[in-house]
Amino acid sequence: MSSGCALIFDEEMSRYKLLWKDPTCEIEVPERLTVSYEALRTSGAVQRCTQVPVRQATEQEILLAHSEEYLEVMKQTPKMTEEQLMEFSKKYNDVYFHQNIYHCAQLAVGATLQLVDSVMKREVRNGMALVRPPGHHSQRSAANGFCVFNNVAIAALYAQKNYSVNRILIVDWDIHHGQGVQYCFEEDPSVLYFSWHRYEHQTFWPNLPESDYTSIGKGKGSGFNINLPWNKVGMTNSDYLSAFFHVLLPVAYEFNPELVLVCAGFDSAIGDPEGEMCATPEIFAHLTQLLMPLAAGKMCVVLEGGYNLKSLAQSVCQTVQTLLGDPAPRLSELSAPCDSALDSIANVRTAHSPYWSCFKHLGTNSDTSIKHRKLEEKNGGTKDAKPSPETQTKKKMEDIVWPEPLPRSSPALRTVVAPPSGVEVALPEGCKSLGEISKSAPEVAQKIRDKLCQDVVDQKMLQPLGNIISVLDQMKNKEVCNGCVLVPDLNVSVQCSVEHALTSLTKRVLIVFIGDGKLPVNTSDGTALLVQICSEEAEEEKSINHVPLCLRKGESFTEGFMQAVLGLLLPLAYEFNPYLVLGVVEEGKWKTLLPPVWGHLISLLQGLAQGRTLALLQGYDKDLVEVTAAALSGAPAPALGALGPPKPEDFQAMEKQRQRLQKRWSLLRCTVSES
Ligand code: Q6P
Ligand code: ZN
Repeated sequence: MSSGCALIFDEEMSRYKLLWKDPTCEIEVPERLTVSYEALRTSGAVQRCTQVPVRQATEQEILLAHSEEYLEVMKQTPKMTEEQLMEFSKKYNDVYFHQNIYHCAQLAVGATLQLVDSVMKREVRNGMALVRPPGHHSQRSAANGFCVFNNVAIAALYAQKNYSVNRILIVDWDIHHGQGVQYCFEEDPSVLYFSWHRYEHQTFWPNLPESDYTSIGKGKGSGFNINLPWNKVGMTNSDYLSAFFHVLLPVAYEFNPELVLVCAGFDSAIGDPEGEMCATPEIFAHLTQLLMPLAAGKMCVVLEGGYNLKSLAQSVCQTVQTLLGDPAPRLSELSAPCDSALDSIANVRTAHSPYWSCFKHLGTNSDTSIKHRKLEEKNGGTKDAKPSPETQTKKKMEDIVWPEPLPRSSPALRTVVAPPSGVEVALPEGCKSLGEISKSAPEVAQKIRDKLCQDVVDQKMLQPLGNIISVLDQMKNKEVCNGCVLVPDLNVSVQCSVEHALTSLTKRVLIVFIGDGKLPVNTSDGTALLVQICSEEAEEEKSINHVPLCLRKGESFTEGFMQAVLGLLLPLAYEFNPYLVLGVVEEGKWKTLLPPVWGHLISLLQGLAQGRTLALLQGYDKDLVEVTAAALSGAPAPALGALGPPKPEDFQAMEKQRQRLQKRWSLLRCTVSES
């Protein structure tokens, strides 16, 4: 099975443009495509991708989502005069036609289907199609919002028909509502559509009541349409991450898609004159990274909007480089999500509580969000501490500046594994066994060991400690990205790792500990955050940087674990923003139940600390080592199956921690805080 990334592009799709004056359409220019491709070329991404040619979609394929009458009319457009084209454009809302747009629209659909074919046939792992015209506003018999044919909707129907895909997730991160996609799948429970969009209480285009969070799908499709309206401009990285952690990801894991399609509009990024949002281009590396563990990595990203050429090009690069497996860049310090975003998030969670067990508990206790909704209407808006650009003019929006994303690179070797001496492990692509440990390692290990435990001299520990030091040194020298070390004892190993990491390479370490008992980690000075998933209730925790979560034995372990990962661990981890992640597993913990979820946990953590993860596994569990090595080297973990509800006790335990911590850790919030 290939681990490649497909790139589908043809210059031909830049060969149509607006021929007359029209202020609403003038932003949709051919350069959107050419600058995106050029930026990919300059970054080296084009050369690393598998180039797949575009093709024309057949009429039969277009008819999967459109009416015959509509197709016939579109087929007439190449013969029209400029004047006729201008007249014809007025039949639809916010679109323009050109003699070559029908040809390009055929190629845009064809390019998207080529991507679906490449991914479904496993010729590549994932990929992106750079297309024009975009698609998500287009409807069965109507062009709309620069869109002629609905590229992504056709792709979903095509995947159902040709590959019998049972469940497809469509994520629409464009800043406009893809109402065309919504209409197409409203009654279809096999396609889950998620869209966030600038809404401002229906005052923003396309001004539809059905774009609100109350449109949850129809009939059998109830619960399978998720709208997250943004009622203010100026949304930031934190707001987008909150939406992923508290809305999209829990539902997506419960849905268990076999294929992920992304309506990838980059008008949701900073600098865009349409979106007027403040999320930086780097956020798309993280949105991509967080979706990659779904559907065993089968992800097709298809360009939609994006009208600030610089922001667009940078965002496209971030997306493709992540699909290629480059470690995501660290996000600069996150602000708290704003009240308006939290209000929308609370509302959509409540609206979907009858349909998704991850939100079931909200059904009974929904008055908070309703109260705030009322409050918002009365006060004409929730408070929002951030300076918002809403008062600025569009012209100024184009002048907004932000730091250029740093060049991304991946070390020559992604992953090293240090098995116990004498043990051979089968390693995946991109993964090597740690050979010689670095020269200074034994000395450093000895020193640290002496400092930590003068009492016992255990020769057995020297080799593993040397391995830890070596892997951390290789990370520091950018020779490797991450590593996995097998150790006989956790206490000394963790102490040694944290000590060496804090002195030689980082100022903040996140420790994710799967096990019982107390790790010797100082959680009082802010340099370490310890999240512990255990099976035995520990004593009440005082430190805001030690987060124990106890999962009950028995059924629904996977559900409880993943709920903790998405709702607690990831928000904490992103807000803490570590330079190194330590993943620590106690020997024999949860036996065969652990490896599948551990693989997902490691994959999801790859967005942190530029992918610098050190896994410390106690003892030797072949399954766990293989899963860890695979996840660290960027291979998608096998799907977990559709998730049901977690045990009520597990849910309560998580809620308790969220309540305790959300004042300090704002990314844990999923409602507007009181007062
Ligand atoms: C926005 C049309 C323009 C109003 C000008 C797939 C991509 C898109 C299209 C947006 C059309 N209104 N102030 O389409 O969603 O970005
Ligand atoms: Zn858009």
